[in-house]
Amino acid sequence: MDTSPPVLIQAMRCEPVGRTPVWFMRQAGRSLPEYRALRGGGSILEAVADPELAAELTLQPVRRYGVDAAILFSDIVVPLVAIGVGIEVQPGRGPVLDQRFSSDDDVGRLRPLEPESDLPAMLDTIRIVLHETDVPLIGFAGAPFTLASYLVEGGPSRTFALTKRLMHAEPEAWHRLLGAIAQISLASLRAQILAGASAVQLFDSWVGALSRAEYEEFALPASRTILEGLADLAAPRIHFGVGTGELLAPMAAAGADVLGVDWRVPLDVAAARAAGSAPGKLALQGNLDPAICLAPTDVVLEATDSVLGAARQLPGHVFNLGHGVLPETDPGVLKAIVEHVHERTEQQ
Ligand code: 1CP
Repeated sequence: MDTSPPVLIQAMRCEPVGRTPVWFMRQAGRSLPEYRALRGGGSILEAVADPELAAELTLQPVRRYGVDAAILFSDIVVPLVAIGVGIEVQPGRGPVLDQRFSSDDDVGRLRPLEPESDLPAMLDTIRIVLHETDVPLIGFAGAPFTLASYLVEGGPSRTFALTKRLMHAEPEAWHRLLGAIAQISLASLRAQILAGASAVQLFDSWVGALSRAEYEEFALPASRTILEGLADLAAPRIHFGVGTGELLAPMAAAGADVLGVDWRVPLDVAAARAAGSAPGKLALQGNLDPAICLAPTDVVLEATDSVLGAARQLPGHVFNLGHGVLPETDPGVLKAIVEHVHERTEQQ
C-alpha cells in the first residue's frame, strides 16, 4: 500500500513530487451545469446548512476536473452568521449586513465561536466528504482584514473607504475588531482540521487595497495570530490575497507554508519578493489569470505553460488560478488545464 502523503501535501511541504498538483479557487460553482442543477435558486447559506448537499457540491469538481484537492463548499461569512451576525449572501452581489459595524461598541456583537455547536453542518460536511473521496480536502476561512471589510462596509466595496476610516481614526477599535475576528477564524480552521481537512487556506481577498505600511500595522498581526495558532497541527497553511504584489514579503513572514499569488506577478518574481521573509521553505500557489480561461484552449494552455515555466525553480508549486473561476468559464477548459499540468510535470 502506498502510504506517501497526497501530492498536494508533498508540494505544500516542498517535498519532491511525482507531478505538480492542481486545484482551482471557486472550482465549485456556476460554471458547472451539475452545480446549477443541484443548487437551484436557494441561498448559499441554505446550501451550506445541508451537509449532504454541501458535500455533493464539494465533490462535483473533483469528479469533473480530476483536480488534486477538494475545497469545502462554504463561504467566509459562515462562522460570522453562526454566531448571530445578520448577514445575507445575495446572489450576484455577495455578503450584505442588516446593520453594519461602525464603532467600538459593535465589536461586542462578535462572541467567541464554539465550532462543535455553532458549525455542526460544516463539520458534518467534512466528515461526509472524507468518507466519499481520497482526494485531500482543503478547509478555509476569511482573513481578519477581508472579513472586517464586509462588517464595516456592510457589503462588497470597491474603495474600502469606511474600513480605512475606522482603521486610521479609531485604531484601538480596529485592532479589537480584528483580534475578535482572528479568534473566530482560528477556531473555525482548527475545527476543520480536527474534523479531517488536510490543508487550509486563509483568504485575504481584498487586502491588496492596503499599502505595505498599512498592511504591516493593521492586517498582518491578526493574520499571523491565525496562521501561528495552527502551527501545532500537521495541516499545511496557504495564505492568499489579490493585488498583493507590494505585500508578498510581509505576507510570506506571516507564518504560512504556502503563499498564494494572483496573476499580476509571475511566480519567479513573487519568489524573489518573498525570499528571506519566510522562516523556512515557502511553496507558492498560482497563478493563471482566470480571465485567460475564457480564451480558446490553445491560448489557455500556452499561458499555463508560462506559469509552469515561471514555477520551475520553486521548492514547491501548487498550480491554481490567480483568483476564483469566473462563472462563464467552460468546464472543458479547466479539465484541459488539469490534464496539461499533470502531463507536463510528470516525473519519469
Ligand atoms: O448563491 C451563490 O451561489 C452565490 C455565490 C457564492 C458561492 C458559490 C458566494 C457568495 N460564495 C460561494 C462559495 C464560496 N465562497 C466558496 C466555495 C468553495 C469553492 O472554492 O469552490 C469559497 C472558497 C468562498 C470564499 C469567499 N467568499 C471569498 C474568498 C474567495 C475569493 O473569491 O476571493 C470571498 C471574498 C467571499 C465573499 C463572497 N461570497 C459570495 C460572493 C459573491 C462573495 C464576493 C463578494 C465581493 O465581491 O465582495
